[in-house]
Amino acid sequence: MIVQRISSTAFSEQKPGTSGLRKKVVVFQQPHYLENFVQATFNCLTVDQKTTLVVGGDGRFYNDVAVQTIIRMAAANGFDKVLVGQNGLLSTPAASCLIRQYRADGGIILSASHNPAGPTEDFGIKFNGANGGPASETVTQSIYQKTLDIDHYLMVSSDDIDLTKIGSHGVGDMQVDVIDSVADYALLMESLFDFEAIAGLFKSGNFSMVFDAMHAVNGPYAKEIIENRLGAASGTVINGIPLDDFGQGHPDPNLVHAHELAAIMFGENAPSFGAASDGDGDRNMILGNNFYLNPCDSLAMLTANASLVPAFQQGINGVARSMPTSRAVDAVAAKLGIDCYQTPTGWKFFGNLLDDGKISLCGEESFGTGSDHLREKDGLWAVLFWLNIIAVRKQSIEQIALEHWQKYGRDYFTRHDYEGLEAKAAQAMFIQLREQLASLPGQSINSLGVTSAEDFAYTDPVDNSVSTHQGIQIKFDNGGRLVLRLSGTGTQGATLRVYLDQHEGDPLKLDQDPQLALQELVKAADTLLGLEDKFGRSQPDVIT
Ligand code: VG1
Ligand code: CO
Repeated sequence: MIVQRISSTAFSEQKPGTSGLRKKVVVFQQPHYLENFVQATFNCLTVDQKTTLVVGGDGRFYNDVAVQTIIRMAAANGFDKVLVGQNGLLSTPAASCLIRQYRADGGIILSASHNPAGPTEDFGIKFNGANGGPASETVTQSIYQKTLDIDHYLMVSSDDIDLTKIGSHGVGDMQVDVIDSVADYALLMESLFDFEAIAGLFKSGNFSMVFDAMHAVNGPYAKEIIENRLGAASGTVINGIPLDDFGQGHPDPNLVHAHELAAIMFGENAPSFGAASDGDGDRNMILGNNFYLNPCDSLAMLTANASLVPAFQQGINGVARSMPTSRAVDAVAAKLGIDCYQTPTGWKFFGNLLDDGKISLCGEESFGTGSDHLREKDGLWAVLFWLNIIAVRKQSIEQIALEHWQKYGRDYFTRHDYEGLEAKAAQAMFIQLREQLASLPGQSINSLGVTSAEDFAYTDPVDNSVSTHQGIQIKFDNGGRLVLRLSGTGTQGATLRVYLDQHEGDPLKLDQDPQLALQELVKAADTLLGLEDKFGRSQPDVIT
């Protein structure tokens, strides 16, 4: 095996964000750009950690090129074996599943998640460790440090391997196994849920479903599991063939971007159940017949009903939610007598809690839900969890939600996103807000009194690492809460996320439109931020 040492110059801006390094495709296409990041990642591993590597991605434009490059670099860096999904495809949860299943040292996932794909759109790369989860903050920091002083990378020269067929190949001294992207993941799902009961639901004739894979990676997974194994009618999965530009769509499962599914579920003769997942298959949106289930509520309801599915028959250890996620799950945890953790945004913060057995379930308001079955959020898993609950309770999602709210009250939640803000001005606004924080408690914004205001910092209860500046959290005397963050996944300008939530305990006020229920908070946020004056924005670009 001849290893080439290729000289390169460091790029100054390869700092990973909330979930890996995401940039425009053209940025990744610059000579040495991808290679530098991959080499920096490999440089963080010891010799013992270079045995088996899992590689795959969401199939977006440049996925195929990147997979071949990573294979050549893995061979040159001394790996024994690479496992790669057929056609280079692996959903993010499937990659996590494979790393754990095959006791690999880690994996490289190629994805920019829900961001649009194509030659002028986004690409992304991230490293997951041996637990199957996103690299911790500490590892992420050291990868970034290594990107800053890299001056060469290692590569073998070899032909592209044929990813279309399952089989084994040699690249240099390394073995490359092209494996079925779906099989291991599907087996794991079968071990967690009562497939017979769910199949019975589809057979009953009173239940129908649409799953929108949004032309992204989850199509083959959903078809195999929902149609082939569970017996749902053929055609239940729509937009099920992964395309490298996601059909020019925006595979973000919310009511704005999953408009085709929304039209079906809010139309006449809507199916009983609707779901969608994102570009890399880790997010989920759950809908009923003319009914939208907020992801914060979904986490709370899955927790409350967990003992109904085989995976959690013995109960659950604890739960966690990201800080901006509504407090609906906190009430369930209190009732169950289990711990509830509040982490910064991003799945990497759940890793230690899951590994340490402190939590069994976790989730984020951004349509992410998951458990200790792997170390990523998992879109299809959440859908199967809901199907299993429905099969046992024999009720619609709406009925289950209404009963839940009657019991626990309802935490109204909304997120308002302002996209493409001028980055420097957005950062300046946060600096100014932080300076204001100490003086806010005791003051009123419009009619709402501020009871606390903080710049959220998190100390990991397992390794004691500290993450600061994880979002501004302001609480009001009406029980409402306002959270402000800048997105760490965008590739253009800054995206401001404004999160609002408020608990409602009055049984007569449980079926309001969240935008109306939260209007006082929305107005307070407007007054505090002055976005109209600062950025000329009077309305958010996306409301979830
Ligand atoms: C967003 C979400 C966050 C999620 C992250 C990755 O981050 O808010 O909850 O973990 O995306 O999701 P940000 O920094 O843009 O708010 V995804 O499905 O990569 O994959
Ligand atoms: Co995603």
